[in-house]
Amino acid sequence: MKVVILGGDGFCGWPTALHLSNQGHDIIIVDNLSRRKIDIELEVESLTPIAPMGVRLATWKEKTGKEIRFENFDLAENYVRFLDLLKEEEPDAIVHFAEQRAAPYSMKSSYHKRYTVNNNLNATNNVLAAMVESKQDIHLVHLGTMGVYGYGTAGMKIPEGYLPIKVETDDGRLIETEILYPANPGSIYHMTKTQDQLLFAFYNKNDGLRITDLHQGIVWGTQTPETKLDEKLINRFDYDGDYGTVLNRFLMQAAVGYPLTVHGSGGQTRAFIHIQDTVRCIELAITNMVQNGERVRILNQMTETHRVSELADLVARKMDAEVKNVPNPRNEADANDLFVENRGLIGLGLNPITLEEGLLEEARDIAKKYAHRCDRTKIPCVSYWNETREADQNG
Ligand code: NAD
Ligand code: USQ
Repeated sequence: MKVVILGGDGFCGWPTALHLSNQGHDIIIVDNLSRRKIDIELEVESLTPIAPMGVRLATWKEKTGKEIRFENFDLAENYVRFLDLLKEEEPDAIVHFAEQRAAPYSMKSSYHKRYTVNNNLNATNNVLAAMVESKQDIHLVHLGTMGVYGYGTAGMKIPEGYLPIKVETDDGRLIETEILYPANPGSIYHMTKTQDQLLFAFYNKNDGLRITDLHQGIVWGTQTPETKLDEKLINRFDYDGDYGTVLNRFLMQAAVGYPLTVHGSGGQTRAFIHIQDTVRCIELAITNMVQNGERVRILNQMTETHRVSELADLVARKMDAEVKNVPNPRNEADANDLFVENRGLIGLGLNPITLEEGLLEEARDIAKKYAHRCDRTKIPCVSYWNETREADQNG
């Protein structure tokens, strides 16, 4: 299959590009390297030493004999360039990772809110409009988030995208139907993902586009078999207060002897998936295509749920670290339960890696090995959701 990977230089996109290339697919990456530029803005670097794109691609060719092509442009701005790429290449599938993905970064200031909305919504709309204008029959696989649902229900499992409802009509009949699960975003970033869902529903209804939306949980881990082939292929590992996600941060904090930063009581429960399962899920999604005439297929891409405080205790126990509860910079529930339906991807053949299995390898091969590259001043989360949260922090 020919597959265009949008955002293929990023944390999820790079290992996906290598995995699909290794499976024999013809891969073209589109990325404007904005994530590397944001590192310059934030004065921070990936804990792992990521190579420049040219070195990454040359190393992949040297190690495997396989070629991955790369186009450097902005999907939110360069519509015609993307349209021409689709017309020339006639891909079978597009995998869309190319969005600003950090909730704290999206809440830093009005500039960051506006950048995140402009970037994410224009990129997604440009992809969809170009699919229509190119007149190609392409399957789009998008990386969405579990955060579109909010993180709780009235006791049932969060379904895969659609909520069955019963409505009583004026004349007393009971109509049964399905609607998109009500959106309940917790940050400007998560809000852009809820808007993406509406764009997908519209283009699917109006133009018959074939779309899979993967509602992914928090990705942990760093390496896949392909990124382990050479240190120049290593994946990025974000640990700073804006881009570092909770479990990877705890592992790095334990490795450098920094007390694990649990926000509030740590009662927040979230969904998780290992990076190796992420790439496998993408493979399952592109090889099990949505058929013409099907509605948008939504799958919950997560394998386990954990409470933040329990994760901190687990890492502290295994790595002999200290836990510290800090005021929460985010406007979020202090505690929630989370039950999630995930039979879609399991049914397609996903065999998950559990946290118990992968944690120690991650601690040894990444967090401890590269601990010397950590800048401790970049660990605290200093993006506040609102003035009250900022005052709580400082008072
Ligand atoms: P990332 O920031 O590491 O990668 C995103 C890539 O897209 C970067 O390389 C960036 O340069 C590129 N990009 C962004 N805007 C672009 C544009 N306008 N034009 C061209 N390229 C652009 O993020 P990630 O962690 O790899 O996440 C990828 C996707 O998966 C995101 O959409 C995110 O919402 C979703 N996701 C991530 C996680 C996670 O834990 N990392 C969890 C759930 C969902
Ligand atoms: N948290 C801490 N301490 C920390 C960092 C975070 O207690 O040092 C808490 C947060 O307050 C939050 C939870 O951990 O309650 C998760 O935070 P996170 O930064 O790990 O994850 P989040 O902001 O939700 O975003 C990440 C990705 C995003 C993706 C999302 C999936 O960055 O792209 O969409 O996970 S989900 O959480 O399922 O919505």
